[in-house]
Amino acid sequence: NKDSAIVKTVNIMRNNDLKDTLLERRENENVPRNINADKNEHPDGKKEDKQEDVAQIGAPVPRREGAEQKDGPGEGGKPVYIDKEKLTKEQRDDFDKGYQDNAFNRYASDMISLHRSLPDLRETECKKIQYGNHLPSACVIIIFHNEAWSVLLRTIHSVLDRSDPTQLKEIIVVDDFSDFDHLKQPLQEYIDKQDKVSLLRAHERIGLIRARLMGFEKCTADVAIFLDSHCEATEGWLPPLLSRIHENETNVLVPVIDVIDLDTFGYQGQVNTDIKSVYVGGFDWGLLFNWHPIPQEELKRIEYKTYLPVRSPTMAGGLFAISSKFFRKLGTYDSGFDIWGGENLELSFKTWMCGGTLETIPCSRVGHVFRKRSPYKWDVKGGNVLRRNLVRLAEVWLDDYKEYYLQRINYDKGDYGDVSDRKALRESLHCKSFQWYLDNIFPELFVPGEALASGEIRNVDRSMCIDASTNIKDNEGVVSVYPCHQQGGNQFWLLSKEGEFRRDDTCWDTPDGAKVKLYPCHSSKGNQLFEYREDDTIYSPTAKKCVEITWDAKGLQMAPCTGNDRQKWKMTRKPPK
Ligand code: LR7
Ligand code: MN
Repeated sequence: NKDSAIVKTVNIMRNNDLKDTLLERRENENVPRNINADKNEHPDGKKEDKQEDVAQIGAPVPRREGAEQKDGPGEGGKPVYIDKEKLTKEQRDDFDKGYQDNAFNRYASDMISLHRSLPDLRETECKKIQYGNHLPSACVIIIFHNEAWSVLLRTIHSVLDRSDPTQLKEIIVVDDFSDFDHLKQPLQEYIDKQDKVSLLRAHERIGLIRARLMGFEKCTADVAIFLDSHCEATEGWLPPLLSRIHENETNVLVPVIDVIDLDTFGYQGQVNTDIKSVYVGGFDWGLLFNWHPIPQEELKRIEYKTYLPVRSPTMAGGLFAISSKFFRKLGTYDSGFDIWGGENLELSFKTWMCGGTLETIPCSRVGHVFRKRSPYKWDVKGGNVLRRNLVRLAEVWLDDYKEYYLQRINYDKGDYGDVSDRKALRESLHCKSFQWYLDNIFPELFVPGEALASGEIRNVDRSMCIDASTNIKDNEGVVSVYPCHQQGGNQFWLLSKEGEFRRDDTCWDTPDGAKVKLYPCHSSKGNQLFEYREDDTIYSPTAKKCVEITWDAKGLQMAPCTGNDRQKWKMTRKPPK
């Protein structure tokens, strides 16, 4: 039906956006990130005529501090469009630098009040709930590395402006060794003037995981709430989180995370009168987080009530509330995790497996600026940071299921340090098995099981391997070839018993019988059905064609089967057990 198709599309878009970012990150982890002006989608004047009711600015002077202005730029969460043509040379340079430094439109953010108004997108039922006067107290921990001034301060003010002072004990801001000048003395002075806000500094780059732990050590409230440094909390965000912890200390909560547009700072949430607009967290076997709609079973459990807490297998990681005591009991985070990634799944698995519950709270909504690339340096100490974190995660929490992750990195675990403490922690907490977690908390997850073949798919003629494009949007999801790198990743494929070439929920598909593209798996064969034949050709019974590397060895195409070497592919076959 139409509704579910729309939801599916939105979900895929969201997942793909995130996957793009993450894939790009993983591929380029040690490559310095220079902005590519062509790739960057700057807003331009053309958008203006399509938009009504949005702030339109000619040659603005970015403001540093926002006084309230009801119709000012970005008020009500409206997007700010900037006509770059109308900017002076200096302004234009500043505009570009904003993107370069932050991977979002800092220039637009600078024009918006630090106290701007936001839409209240809560379902009407949410506004009727009485949360009582005896809620636990909270500290809000906001960590940052090289955050933009207006973006960081708007995060802080959105919390101060929209939290009941009896519930908000303090805001602890942690600087993870930033080098932007405005984050030095100017930030200290600004924060000194704010009630309830304090600033901690790391004296070397410690990464977001240890930065959160540094803030948490100073938290004396009942509940710790973590936020990224580019968020905006909306009306009523706090009580539903606190009250759920008040009911049960082992509840870990995530607000609905709305999108703040990286180009315009428009607040893009939708009213969730329809439960299908709420997403919960999942993950794939590359151990990357993804979103998916609420499963049918869960919808039934909550009787389709759009304002009730929804169970979520995982959390995105940046925005959540947890009882301080429970967080400590769970052994907080693995402090061996560096810079970015994996801690979200660690805490999610641990919560479920060790006696807690992880939920999304539809009545609590916080915006977050989702970016397409990571603007800061990752390779502070060298090595593959994310992989190291994920190997630690797999070794401690995945039991035999770690195999599926290890396949994906071609068993190249690298030096991941010592995890014996973390294993001992799991023992001492008597946590349940990963099998239990999959069966009971995330039964929807595709588990590879017995694949017919897996690993890289290498052309016998050229030493090129079939590779998922990292930039799905630019290439419209076309599967192509790259030199074989033997690191799994985008060159890891599974041939399922059903005859799909897939990775997680993404399948090869040949909609036009000419190209191989990536689509969500639909398990109804057709364009997603392929045969890996005895003679090493890959055949589509629907298109009646074979997968072939192009003459110039730069691409992949479907062509009439000839059996020549450009149509022969080596992939490790598994003998059926
Ligand atoms: O070395 C670092 N030190 C830091 O202090 C690197 C980052 N940081 C800060 C950074 O300034 C930011 O405030 O850490 C925060 C998160 O970094 P982002 O914004 O680059 O991460 P992200 O939003 O792309 O990634 C998501 O996954 C991460 C995995 O480690 C973290 O858990 C992020 O908090 C998390 N963000 C969210 O959950 C928001 C929703 C996005 C999604 C999905
Ligand atoms: Mn973030």
